[in-house]
Amino acid sequence: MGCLRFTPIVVLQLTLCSVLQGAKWKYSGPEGEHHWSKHYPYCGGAFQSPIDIKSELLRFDPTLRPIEVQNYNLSLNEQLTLGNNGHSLQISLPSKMHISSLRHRYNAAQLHFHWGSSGRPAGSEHTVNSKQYAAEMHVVHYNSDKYANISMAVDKSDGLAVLGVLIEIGEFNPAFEQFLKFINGVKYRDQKVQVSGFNIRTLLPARLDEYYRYDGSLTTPPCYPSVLWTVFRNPVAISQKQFFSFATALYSSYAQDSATALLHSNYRKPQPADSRVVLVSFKEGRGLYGTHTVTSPFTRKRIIQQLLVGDLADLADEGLYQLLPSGSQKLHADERNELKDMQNLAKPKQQLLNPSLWKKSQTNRYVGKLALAEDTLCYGSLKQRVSHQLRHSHAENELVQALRDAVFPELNLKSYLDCKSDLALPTIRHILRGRPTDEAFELDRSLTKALMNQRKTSAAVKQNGPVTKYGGLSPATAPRKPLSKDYPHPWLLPMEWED
Ligand code: 3TV
Ligand code: ZN
Repeated sequence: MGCLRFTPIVVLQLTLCSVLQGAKWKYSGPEGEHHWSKHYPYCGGAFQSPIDIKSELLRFDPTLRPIEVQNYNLSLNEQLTLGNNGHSLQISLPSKMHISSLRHRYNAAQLHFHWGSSGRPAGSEHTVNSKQYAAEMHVVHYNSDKYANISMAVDKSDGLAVLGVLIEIGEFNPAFEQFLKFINGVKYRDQKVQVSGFNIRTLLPARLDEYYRYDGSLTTPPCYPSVLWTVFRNPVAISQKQFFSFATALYSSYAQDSATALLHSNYRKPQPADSRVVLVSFKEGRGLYGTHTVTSPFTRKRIIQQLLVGDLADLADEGLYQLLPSGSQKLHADERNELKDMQNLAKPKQQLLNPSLWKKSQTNRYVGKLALAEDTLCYGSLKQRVSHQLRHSHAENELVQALRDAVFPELNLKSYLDCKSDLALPTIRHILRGRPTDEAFELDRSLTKALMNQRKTSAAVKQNGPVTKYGGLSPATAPRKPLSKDYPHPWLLPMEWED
């Protein structure tokens, strides 16, 4: 089968091509990560992983429950397969192991590792405020309420849940020795050995209640945006010697290959966050100052409904500030009063339902179905692909503009309602433009003003030095972004920056 060049329609064909032809991929060189999307289009799409977990992306979500795992304590006589697949060191896991604290049951399938090299012990995939850890473990689970096995789940947007554990160099870790002692039996690609079961919980950090949560993808081809990521806040330690076992014992080449290639630095670089937010389960303790609190989907829905069809005076009075990325964005009292006064000049209440936008935002998820993926996650990547394609084929600007105006704001809206992104100001403007009233105009003006004020305030706070530590990280790992005067607030960016 000939492989066509990239268009949204041939995503399926390309994937099929890659599967049939077993497209090779590597971490560097001509088949390195920058080339993955040629054979694996999702790798060039949206909602990719890993990401740099930056303070400014964080939203505290008090509804996030501690992670609860079941049947992780395996007995000695349960045999696990330790294998080298040429990309990683992997251990197969029995499906009775599962996560019980998420919306669905997720059964375990395997765990594997990403690591650096002996000369550069920095190989984690997720980074925290740009800090890269020595290595990272991923415990891969699939949604067993909906899918029979991992193969059925891997390309579904609610298919996988991966637990990410950051690994630093420190004390010797006896739990890791349970499998590292067999590492020389799997030096080459496709080699496997059986190892005795042990308590897999001992590979995880002590605290399972403190974690980062976001929607992302497989970090390796085919990069499906199908992963609910949980990255634990606290790293686990392994000794330098144990780290060297990862970095020096394994090859990505087959035993029979004449040229050997050491398996190391098997991590993908952080991907754009796009307009995603990272939910955090913890707030207190090490003082995550400035972490925004996420607005509940219910509140968002209520406010946006009001924005679409409700009384804008009420919204200005009490609800508007909640629409902003929460934290310090309350409108100044005088601005709110100004707005309220204006609205008291009595305009008839807009009772008419504006069914099109709201209803579409609810039903759009069924419009953009691609064969491989089903819902909101895919809109982002669909949008990115469509715009990319249109721009590349020199399509008319108007068409791009029409797509942005007609479709993308609603995608953004849907994404926002699902707590996956902030609602960008251009989107609010788009909604308000559907209500060409004086109140709508004033509301729009006040939002812009409030955001401008917030920018000024946060720049001042930053200029006055750190108020407290970010997540207990060293100053070297604190955000290195220049002051916000160089970076407009995301809400003030033009439409093309939206998800
Ligand atoms: F499911 C996986 C992951 F989540 C797999 S196996 C399925 C791929 C066809 C994998 F190889 C991974 F690397 C990951 S990861 O995103 O956890 N790295
Ligand atoms: Zn992984």
